[in-house]
Amino acid sequence: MKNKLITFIILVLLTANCQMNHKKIINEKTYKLIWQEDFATPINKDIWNLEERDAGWVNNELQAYTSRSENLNIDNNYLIITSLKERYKNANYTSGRLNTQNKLNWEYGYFEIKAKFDLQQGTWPAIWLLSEKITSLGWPKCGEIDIMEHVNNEKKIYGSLHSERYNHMLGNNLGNSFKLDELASEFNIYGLEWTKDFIKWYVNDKPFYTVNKKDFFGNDWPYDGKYFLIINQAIGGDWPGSPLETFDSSKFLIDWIKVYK
Ligand SMILES: [Ca+2]
Repeated sequence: MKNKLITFIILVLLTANCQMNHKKIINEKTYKLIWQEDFATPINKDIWNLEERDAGWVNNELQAYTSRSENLNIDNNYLIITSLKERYKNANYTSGRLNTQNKLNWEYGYFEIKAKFDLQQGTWPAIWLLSEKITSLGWPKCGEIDIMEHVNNEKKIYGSLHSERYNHMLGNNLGNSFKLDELASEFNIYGLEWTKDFIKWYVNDKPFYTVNKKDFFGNDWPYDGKYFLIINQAIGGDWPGSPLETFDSSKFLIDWIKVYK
């Protein structure tokens, strides 16, 4: 009888835990889990495109992006983007970038990514959303939502928006940063709540920035329609500047991604 009771209690606890994991209550709104990526299997090519790009493709970045396992692999249930100092084609560095373009995309929702990265001069890990309209409208008119960006040794992360009206080419992109004391050593959960009326950024469930459509945008709010996910780590370029001579390698680890709606 005692054993049965214990089994029953364990089952109740497991069920409760399971239900909690499939819901997200934020801003008094209940979101349901619609997609989860745990990186428990080799990189799923039905979902992920592995990008191959030359150095200097965008932002004067120094890395070549390759689809080799040296730069993009899964180990111990983590997606690992490894940036390396090595000669490859015309580049002095290599790194990884993958996206879900034309394979998996979303309009609105709550996005959560558990990730960690090194603090090093010249590194630029990023988790972001780009409109599928990139192919017809181009950038920045299509719209870009940066869930998390980090550069160099800074003990803070950034969340920002790019659009035709506000973007870093004009120097007026909308954004804010969040200070984290143990940024390098810890996994943190980067969150983004995207609705038809506002976009809000979170770290470990703490909100740190909100852009309301009505405050900044009229009819030129580009944040409707389908957006796909991009995860990458750039080396060098306009924002972080170059790595030090001593740079050898840098790892960007992603444990999981959850999308709620
Ligand atoms: Ca995982």
